[in-house]
Amino acid sequence: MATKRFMTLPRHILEGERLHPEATGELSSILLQLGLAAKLISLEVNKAGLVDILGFTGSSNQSGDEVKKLDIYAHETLIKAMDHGGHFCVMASEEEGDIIHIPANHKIGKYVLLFDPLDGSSNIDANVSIGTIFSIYKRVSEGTGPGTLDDCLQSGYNQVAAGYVVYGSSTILVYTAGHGVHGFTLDPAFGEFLLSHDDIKIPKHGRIYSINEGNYFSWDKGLKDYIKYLQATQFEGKPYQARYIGSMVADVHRTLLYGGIFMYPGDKRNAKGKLRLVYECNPMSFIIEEAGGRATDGMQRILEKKPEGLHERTPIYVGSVEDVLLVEKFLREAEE
Ligand code: AHM
Ligand code: MG
Repeated sequence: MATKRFMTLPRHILEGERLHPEATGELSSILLQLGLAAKLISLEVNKAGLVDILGFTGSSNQSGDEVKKLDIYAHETLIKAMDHGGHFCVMASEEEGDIIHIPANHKIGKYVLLFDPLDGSSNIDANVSIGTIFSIYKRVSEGTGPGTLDDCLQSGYNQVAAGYVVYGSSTILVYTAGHGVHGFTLDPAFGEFLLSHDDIKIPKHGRIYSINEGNYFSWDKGLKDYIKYLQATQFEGKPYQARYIGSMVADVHRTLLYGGIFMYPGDKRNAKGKLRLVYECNPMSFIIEEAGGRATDGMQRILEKKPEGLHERTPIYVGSVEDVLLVEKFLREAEE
């Protein structure tokens, strides 16, 4: 293996491909193109604080170009970066109500791309981490024509690859193609993602729980009991810690590295919680499971749910195996 300095994202992807002689190279090319889109979005995110200087969003900047809101910029960048490679038959984005067709003049491929272009965007103005989440499937519709809604509404276990990018104190891209979870940090001077977290494994149990406790009074009894239990218990001689960034991508990234649990439950006001099955929960659950963790809606494995709509929401409990099993136990016992 190359020294770390030289283990760039493209090299890692190509070396991974060589281990699979049956691979056509298409998935590699998709991941490389996604890496490029991530760099473009990262550059723009880093300029976010300068928006008052360079021009207000929604207005024109000094060159007369319209300054786009960052989430719209990320959405359009991903479409432009991904629609012409000949790999996809259809795409869908959290920023758009319906499926996105491949333009008529471009080749149609066998893959499906689903993405949340900029998750946690309410955090932008406070300089808090935000991220991009993506998910790749093979088409299930017959033929070689345009893809369909059914191609986008597959259960998460059909994913062939998934990943996310966190635009935080540095920009990091994490992906899995079903052979381990790998993380790359963007070296801004070099302009390339370098392997920084090889074959990530989530700890079996962690000390951190992550949930919006402001919703406490709307929670079901089982969840209240679980949180009270954590607050009254110690793990390896130390109290549990609460951490909640409010950007799923950053909260799950921390959970992946340190262990513990991230939760966005259903509650009395929103029975299915807030997070979207297709764009957020499926890709993050695939990554966490691939790293040895667990992801459920409290009763059912997230990856086994069959989405009925593009923007369907689901409760989610995701993280270290033992922590997720424990919250499930509390939820079950409160039902009995
Ligand atoms: P968004 O898609 O509008 O950015 O909302 C998703 C975000 C997640 O990143 C985060 O986990 C959640 O909303 C936080 O919600 P809340 O403010 O209700 O705790
Ligand atoms: Mg989102």
